[in-house]
Amino acid sequence: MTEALILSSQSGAVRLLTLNRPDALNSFTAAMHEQLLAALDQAAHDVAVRCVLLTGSGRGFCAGQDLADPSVAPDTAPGASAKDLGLVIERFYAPLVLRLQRMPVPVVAAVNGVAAGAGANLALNCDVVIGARSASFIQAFSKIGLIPDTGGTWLLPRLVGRGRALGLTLLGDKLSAADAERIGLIWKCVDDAALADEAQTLAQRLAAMPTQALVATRQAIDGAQRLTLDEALAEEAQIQRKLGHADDYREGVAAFAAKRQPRFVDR
Ligand code: T3D
Repeated sequence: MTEALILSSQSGAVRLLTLNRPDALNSFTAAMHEQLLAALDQAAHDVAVRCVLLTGSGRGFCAGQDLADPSVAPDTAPGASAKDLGLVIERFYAPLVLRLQRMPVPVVAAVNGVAAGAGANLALNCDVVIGARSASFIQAFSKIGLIPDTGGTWLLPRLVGRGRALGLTLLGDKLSAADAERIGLIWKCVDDAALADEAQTLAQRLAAMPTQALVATRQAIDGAQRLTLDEALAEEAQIQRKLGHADDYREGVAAFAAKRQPRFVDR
């Protein structure tokens, strides 16, 4: 039987996905990549899912690439040929980033422990990131002679600006969840004992909201980074035109007028 490297469960409209290689701090093997991508695809195509919540089992969130994996770890024997890490990025990390960034529902990361290398950027690709107070974020790449991948070069300057992005990535120091919140790298740091409940409550809240508007908000904010103000205003008009025809908009306004809770159904 295939080992379950991603645990999947459903609570209401929230799909909880748990990275499950705790002995290696949930670092990525090819098999874990394949299972995570399959689980995200499944959630994306299941209309019963209105929010995905991603976390790690054990004491870590994700320590990035499994450096003991012989398919990527360098052979230190003299004359040994180098592994093509570009292929690893193209085959696994790039599709994972695109899958996350293009999910048709919001994605929340509950960072329960250390998030290093690709593991840190896996979390940062999620829409809302909550970290346990004991969790940390490490752009570990420079320490092993690599650049930030998993979308790090694109994400970090957008999240915290060039200066902090370079400080974090050149030095590769451990950043506590509290400091990550302080500099705007993540949404919120909470006490360890509160993480699971707070993340689940937040995910349930997002699941009850108008999904299309949430996803369009993500796309508009990311897309606006490469637009002029005039172009961004035109894009806002375009998206708002589309959402204005959606049932969820009518429902939101009707619920407001009737002073009742809305029931959003579009996805
Ligand atoms: O394909 C490519 O390579 C290109 C793509 C690269 C993407 C990347 O993610 S590159 C960055 C890879 N990750 C790292 O460099 C982080 C390596 N890990 C660490 O620096 C530390 O483990 C942590 C700071 C994350 C945590 O430290 P600590 O002291 O809390 O735990 P530990 O004792 O180091 O680790 C616990 C166990 O997990 C340990 O195993 P053991 O001794 O108990 O059997 C350790 O070897 C294992 N582990 C941790 N990280 C990895 C790992 N095993 C394999 N790969 C890992 N990345």
